[in-house]
Amino acid sequence: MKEYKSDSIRNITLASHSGAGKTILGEALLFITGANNRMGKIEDGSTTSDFDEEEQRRNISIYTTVLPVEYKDVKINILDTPGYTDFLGEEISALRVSDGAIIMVDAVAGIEVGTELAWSYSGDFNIPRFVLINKMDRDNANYHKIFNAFQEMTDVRLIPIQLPMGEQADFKGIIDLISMKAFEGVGNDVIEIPAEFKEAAEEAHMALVEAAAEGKDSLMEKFFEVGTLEPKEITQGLKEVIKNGSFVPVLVSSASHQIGLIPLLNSIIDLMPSPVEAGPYKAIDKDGNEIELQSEDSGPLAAYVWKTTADPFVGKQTYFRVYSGLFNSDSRVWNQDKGLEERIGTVSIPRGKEAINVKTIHAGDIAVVPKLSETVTGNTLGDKSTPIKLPSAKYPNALYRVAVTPKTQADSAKISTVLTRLCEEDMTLSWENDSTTRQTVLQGMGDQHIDVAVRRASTKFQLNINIAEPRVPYKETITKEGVGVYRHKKQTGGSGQFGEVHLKVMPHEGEFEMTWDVFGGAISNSYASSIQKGILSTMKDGIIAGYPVYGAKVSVYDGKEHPVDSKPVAFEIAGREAFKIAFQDAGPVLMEPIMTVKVTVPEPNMGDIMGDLNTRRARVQGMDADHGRSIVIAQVPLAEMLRYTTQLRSLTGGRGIFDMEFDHFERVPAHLQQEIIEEHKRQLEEKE
Ligand SMILES: Nc1nc2c(ncn2[C@@H]2O[C@H](COP(=O)(O)OP(=O)(O)OP(=O)(O)O)[C@@H](O)[C@H]2O)c(=O)[nH]1
Ligand SMILES: [Mg+2]
Repeated sequence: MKEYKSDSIRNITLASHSGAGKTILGEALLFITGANNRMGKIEDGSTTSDFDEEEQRRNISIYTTVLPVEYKDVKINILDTPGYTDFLGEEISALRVSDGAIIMVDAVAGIEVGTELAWSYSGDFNIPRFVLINKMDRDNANYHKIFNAFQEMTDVRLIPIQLPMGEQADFKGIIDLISMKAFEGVGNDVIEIPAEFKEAAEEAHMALVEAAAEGKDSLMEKFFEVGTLEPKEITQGLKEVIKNGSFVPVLVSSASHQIGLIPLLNSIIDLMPSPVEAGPYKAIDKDGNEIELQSEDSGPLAAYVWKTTADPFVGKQTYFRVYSGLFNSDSRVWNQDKGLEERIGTVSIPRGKEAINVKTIHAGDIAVVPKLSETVTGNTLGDKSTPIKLPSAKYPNALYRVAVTPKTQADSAKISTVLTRLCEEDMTLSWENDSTTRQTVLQGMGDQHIDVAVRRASTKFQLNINIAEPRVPYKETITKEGVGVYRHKKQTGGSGQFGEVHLKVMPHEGEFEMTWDVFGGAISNSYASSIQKGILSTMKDGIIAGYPVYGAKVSVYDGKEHPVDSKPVAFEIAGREAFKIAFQDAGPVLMEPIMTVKVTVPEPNMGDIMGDLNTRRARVQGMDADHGRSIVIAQVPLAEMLRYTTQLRSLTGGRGIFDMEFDHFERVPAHLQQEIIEEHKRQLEEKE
C-alpha cells in the first residue's frame, strides 16, 4: 500500500444500531475500489471486517475493525464498529480517533436505540457527521418516513444532498443534489436526472444551496444576488456548515446492492475533513496546559493508543493514530503516561485481520504495532524530550455484574492473569476481588458482553469459569451505643489463658476508632493492640450477616488481668467477643449501596417503567422529556438493579437505555434485613 500523507487521509467511523449494514458497507467499499476481488457475506462469515470467530458465530460485529479504502488518491480509514449496545465501548474508541462519523439507519427499521446512542456519542465528540439511510432496496423501505423520524430526534438540521431514485425493488440509484446528476446502478454511470424526479430534485437543490450559503458570507452575498451557487461553491459552503455542526447531510444507499457507494466516497472526500483540516487537536503539555497540535509530519511525535488486543497466538497488538509527527518502524518511542520507553518493531496498516507492513506512518494515519509490553489503551506515545499527552476517551459505567469462579484448580491459578488481560483489551470491562462479598466480580455493559468475555477466556486463554449472580456488597453498622463485657478463661493442663474486657461501642463517622479509657490500671495498656486486633478481625467477617462492619467507635473502659495467665491471645479473644456483644446491643443494621440511575425510554413506555421502578424500591428524583424520549432519574438500591439491562430490554422492546453510578449507603428496610440475616444463618448451618 502506498504511503498517504495527512491531507490525503480521512478517518471515518461507521456507527449505527446493530444490523443497519455497516460491515456490508465496508465490504462493498473495499470491493468496488478493487481492494478485494469478491464481496463477502455476513451469513457465511466471509467479510473482511468480521473475522473474529465469535463475530462469525453470532453474525454481528463485536470489535471495531479498520478498513482502509483507497479512492482517488485518498485513503479513507473506515472504522467499522459494532452496533450492539453491549459493545458501545468499541464505538467510543473509534469515534475518539475519527474526524468524521457516518450514522447509518436501516430504511425499514428506522430509528432504533443504537441509532440514538450513535447520534449522541458522535455529537459528544463534536465531529462532522453524515446520516446514511441504507437498505433502500428492501421491501417497505421509506426514505421520507425515516428522514422525518430522524429529524424529530434532533435539533440539528438535516439536509439531503442526495435523493433516492425509486424505493424498494425500484431503487435504481441516487440523485446527487450538488451536481444535479444521477448515478445509476452500481454508480459509475452518470446520467441526466430522469423527468419523474426532476421537480423534487430542483426543490431539494434549492434548499441545499441555501444551507451551503450559510457557510460563508461571500457565498451568502452571491446567493442573494444571483439566486444560486455553482457546485464547487456549494461544496465549499457545505463543508463549512458540516464542520461547524449547523447541518448534517443525508445520503442514501443500498450497501449490499452497491448502490450509492461512489457518490458516498466522493462525498467523504469532498465534505469530510482531512486531519489537516480537522485539526488543530487539543493536547496537554508537561505542565498540564492545553496546547494545540497540528497534523503535520514535521511536528513532535504524538500518537494516541485507541485499541489493544491480546491474543496468545498473535501476541499483543497496539492500534494507534498519529496526531503529529512521523511514527517509524524499528524505532523507540516514549510512553508519556507510563514514563517508559517502548521498542517499536514493524509497523503495519491494518485491513481486517491482515497487517500490511510499512516503514513510516504519517501524521493523521492509523496503524498497528505488535508486542508493546506496557502500553495500554488511552496512552500517548511520543518523544521523551517533548512530553505531550492526548486526552483519553471517557467510557460509560458498568451496568452488569457477575460473580466468576474458576472451574478447576488449573483455572484458579490463572484466573487473575487472564481477567486482567481481557480487561486491558476492553475499556468497558473490569474485574475486582470484592473484599465485602469475597467474590471475584466481572463487570461490563450487559449479558452479551460478559458472555463474549467468558467465551474468549475459554477459547483464547484456556480459562474456564462459571458465572453467577453476584452478592450485594452490604455492610454492617450500628445505630446507638452498646456495651459488651467478656471474660476469656481457659485452663488446660499447664499455663492457662485469662483476659476480661469491658467496652462500649458507639456510632462513628469514620470507619473505626478505638480509645483506651481504662483507669487505675485494671488492665495493662500493653494489651490494647491485641484487643484491637481481635475487634478488627471480627469487623472484617461481620457480625449479624457476614458483611464487613464500619462506622464504630470503641471505648475500652475496664477489664481484668491475671498475673500469670494473662497473655495477648487471651485479650484478642476477649476483645473480639466483647465487641460482638456490644455490637448486638448497639442496634445493628445492614447498609446497602444505593445507585443513581438514569433511564431513557420512548415516551409510550414511561408508564411501564415507572410501575417497574416502584417495585424496585426506587425514589424518583426527576423526570424530563427530550425529542419523544422520557428520562427518569431515580435512586435505586443496587440489589434491585443486578439484572436491569435484561429487564429494561424486555420492557421496552430494546428501546430503553440506562446508566448508573454508586451514590451512597443506606439502611436496608427491617423486613429485608431480617431475610438477609436468616439467609446468612442458613448458609452457616449448611457449612457445619
Ligand atoms: N437488503 C439489504 N440488506 C443489507 C444491506 N446492507 C446490509 N444488509 C444486510 O443486513 C444484515 C446486517 O448487515 P451488517 O453489515 O452485518 O450490519 P452491521 O451494521 O454491521 O451490524 P452490527 O455489526 O451488528 O452492528 C446482513 O444480512 C446484510 O447482508 C442493504 O443495503 N440492503
Ligand atoms: Mg457489523
